[in-house]
Amino acid sequence: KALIKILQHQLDQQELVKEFTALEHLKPSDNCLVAKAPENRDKNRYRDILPYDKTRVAIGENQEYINASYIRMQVGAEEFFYISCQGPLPSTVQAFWQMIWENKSDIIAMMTQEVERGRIKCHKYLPESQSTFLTAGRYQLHLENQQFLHYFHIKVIRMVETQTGETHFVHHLKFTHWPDHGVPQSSEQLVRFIRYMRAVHHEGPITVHCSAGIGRTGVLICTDIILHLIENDLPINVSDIVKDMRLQRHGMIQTKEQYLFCYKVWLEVLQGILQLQGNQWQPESPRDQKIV
Ligand code: PTR
Ligand code: PTR
Repeated sequence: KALIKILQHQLDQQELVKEFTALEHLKPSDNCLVAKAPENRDKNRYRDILPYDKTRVAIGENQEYINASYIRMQVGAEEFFYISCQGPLPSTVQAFWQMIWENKSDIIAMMTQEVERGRIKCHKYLPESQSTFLTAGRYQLHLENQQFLHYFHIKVIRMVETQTGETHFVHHLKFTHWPDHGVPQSSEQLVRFIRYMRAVHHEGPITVHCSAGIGRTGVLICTDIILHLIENDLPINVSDIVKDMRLQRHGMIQTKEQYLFCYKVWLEVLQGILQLQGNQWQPESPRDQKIV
């Protein structure tokens, strides 16, 4: 209860804005030489959002370029492992799926819509229906299953390597209620989305993207970590989490509203636990999700 009071107080203060401003002055932790190479320039959706060389995801034997960064976060005794990337461009869809395959990532969390305010934010990179499949380089992509919940869509994608016949399954989770240029109204939907994501995750890094792969992607990763820390009764330092992410991909969490939202999630989850005091508080399993 004391912590809730402190958090409520902090959310009203300029302190958190100062904390965020300090993070904005963090120096780049590496070069982005590969991202800037002339042959790779067109593979970036935004000229100013580039992965560091040391954490970039390299593809295939020739270590090819994609605008994606590995994010490894120490969370208590565990390491949480993510790939944070931009929304695919028409010219990078093939590289995107190759990255998923090579890293054995079994979750793609998509935090943007393809089009927002009439602007293209992400190229379509999924098979459209169960009766067709999409070919991306060496891979065939089949839509196995889909469910449309109120605020997120679940698609199960079966990837087939055409030369060997090997398969790999990926859950594609698209969050549909993130308002343009803003933050979600309440934390509840995002928290449920994350609990679902954790329930279906088994192996490999969790791939997260929005349009640039820094703003909303940063919020998702940060809130995923905060939730885990709360559930395991471990200390939380939001500024340190964001700093650690930013050292691995420049600019993670883009606005002060997004930064404050991470605190809001922390506060609202604690309030939720308090309300349920006396009951057994259990993270939801996917089976609890109602299909609309
Ligand atoms: N230059 C950006 C654009 O191409 O639209 C402007 C922008 C900035 C767009 C932030 C979106 C932004 O955030 P979000 O997509 O999270 O609303
Ligand atoms: N150049 C863009 C801008 O003006 O902000 C880059 C950008 C676009 C950065 C979108 C962040 C954006 O948001 P998100 O990472 O949530 O897609």
